[in-house]
Amino acid sequence: MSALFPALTALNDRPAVRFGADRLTYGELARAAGASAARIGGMERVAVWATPSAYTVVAVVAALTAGVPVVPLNPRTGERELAHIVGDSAPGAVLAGPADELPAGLAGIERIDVELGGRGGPDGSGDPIDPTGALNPTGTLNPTSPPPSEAHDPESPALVVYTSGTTGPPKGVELSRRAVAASLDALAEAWGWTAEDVVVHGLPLFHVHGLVLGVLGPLRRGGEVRHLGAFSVEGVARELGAGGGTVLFGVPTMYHRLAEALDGDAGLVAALAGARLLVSGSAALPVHDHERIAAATGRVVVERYGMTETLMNTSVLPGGEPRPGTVGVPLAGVDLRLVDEDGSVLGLLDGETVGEVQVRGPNLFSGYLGRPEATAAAFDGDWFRTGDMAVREADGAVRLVGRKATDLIKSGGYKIGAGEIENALLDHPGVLEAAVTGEPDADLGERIVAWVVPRDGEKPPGEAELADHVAGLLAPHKRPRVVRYLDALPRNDMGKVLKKALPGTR
Ligand code: MCA
Ligand code: AMP
Repeated sequence: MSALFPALTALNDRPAVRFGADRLTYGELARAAGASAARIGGMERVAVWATPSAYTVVAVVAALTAGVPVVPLNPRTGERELAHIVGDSAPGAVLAGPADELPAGLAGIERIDVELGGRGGPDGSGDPIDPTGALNPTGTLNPTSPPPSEAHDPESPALVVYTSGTTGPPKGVELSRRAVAASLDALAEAWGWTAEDVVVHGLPLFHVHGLVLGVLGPLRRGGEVRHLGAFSVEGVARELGAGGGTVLFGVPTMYHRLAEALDGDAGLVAALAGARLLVSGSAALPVHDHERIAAATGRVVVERYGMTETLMNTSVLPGGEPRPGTVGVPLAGVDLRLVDEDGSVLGLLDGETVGEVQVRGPNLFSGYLGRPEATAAAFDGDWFRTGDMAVREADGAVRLVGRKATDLIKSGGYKIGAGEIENALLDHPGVLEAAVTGEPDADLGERIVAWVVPRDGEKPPGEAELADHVAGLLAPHKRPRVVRYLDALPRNDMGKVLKKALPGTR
């Protein structure tokens, strides 16, 4: 297989990465990554403190160049979740920016500070430094130095990304170099994605969407990624269109916020209208937001459907008829089928027969780290069971209609298991019983609702206290946004909580 990042090996002056004032060309990125790669070579795995910064990009590229699998860590991860991920993945080192404060949970692990070198730095004007002596000051290779090597087994893991299931703590999804390359190349084919594209986004860098699509994608193409640091409507208006950005990636919550801001913001309208491609994924984009954006800007948001375990499965093809509500057709190399409850394969393209989506192809993960049983249970032969329910339209387009597991919540594009939040709530001294559900939310898609039976009905723990408790143990995006207090949870004869019987739920 060719290298993951051919442009990196070509070492040139083209822009690769921009995070505000921190900017790196391909030459500078190769040099900075090469310096860190030299320090981790031979390790079994490394963690990366995945702040939304150029340090994360350098750290991940360094590890991939060295052939060392990366475990991206959410810098806001709470103590319990961090302890689980670190215990489960046993990284040999944690790569971080020099100014990052790491939590106590990482104290026993070697810390390696990543340097940007080059023009990185607060004012973007630092002189190029060459810690390896491999490059001359213009960022081109000295004749005697070898280019960064990437000759690694395509089946070897590139990333281990943690993702929530219905029960238990998150599982580590092992993604091979082959899967990453295959999925990014299939997207490039579907979208006409090239080295000329400048991808703008404000996604977190510890999940597939922001890291694989949003960072490794542009770098594989030889184009540029401009990260907003944090998503904001103003940032999108500034960077897209006349700002130079050609492609926007976002979750539906971000497009919803853009749709809300369009009225009366001519600059934002022009920025979106001037983009080549607007892509939404991670959750369903409501038709109302699709329509508002199309009406104001003339641009149709393209939806693509993927999953941490499968990377990208389908996409709407740009330039076709607007198809709000569908996630398009299978990408090159991806086989997709719908399967009935009794296991029979559904062949109908009638837009109404519902089945579970199963996929196979070179985009699939290699397994859950250290969990062969969970891996085996996720497959039907060589088909991966996504747990998503869908129908297929007459032209083969996939329309997602729901999920098999009601205990998985998608909030802000993050997948969150109800069980892990329930366990965290039960650890609060004031909580006797707890159940967690998702309910519709115009901004987040779904919001997390905690149903709590307090130990002392006279003095129940407050809503903010419970939210802080969950944020501190797991992560802020897993915190309940609403707490409802009950005297008892509805249960069946076996004692199982009947979530559908909770007041106001279906
Ligand atoms: C709030 N905060 C707290 C607490 N409450 N911190 C600690 N304790 C608390 N009790 C902090 C947060 O950390 C954050 O800080 C700020 O307050 C706001 O938090 P929040 O309300 O959660 O943020 P939001 O405004 O609701 O975020 C919306 C968002 C976000 C920006 C859309 O949900 C997001 O980035 N979503 C992207 C998810 C994603 O990438 N999913 C991909 C996985 P501060 O303000 O400082 O940040 S799916 C995937 O990868 C597959 C493959 C796919 O198909 O894509
Ligand atoms: P995660 O496991 O966090 O990677 O989330 C994957 C899940 O996100 C999928 O199984 C789908 O349920 C959902 N998802 C991703 N993209 C879309 C989309 N375009 N429309 C609807 N749901 C999506």
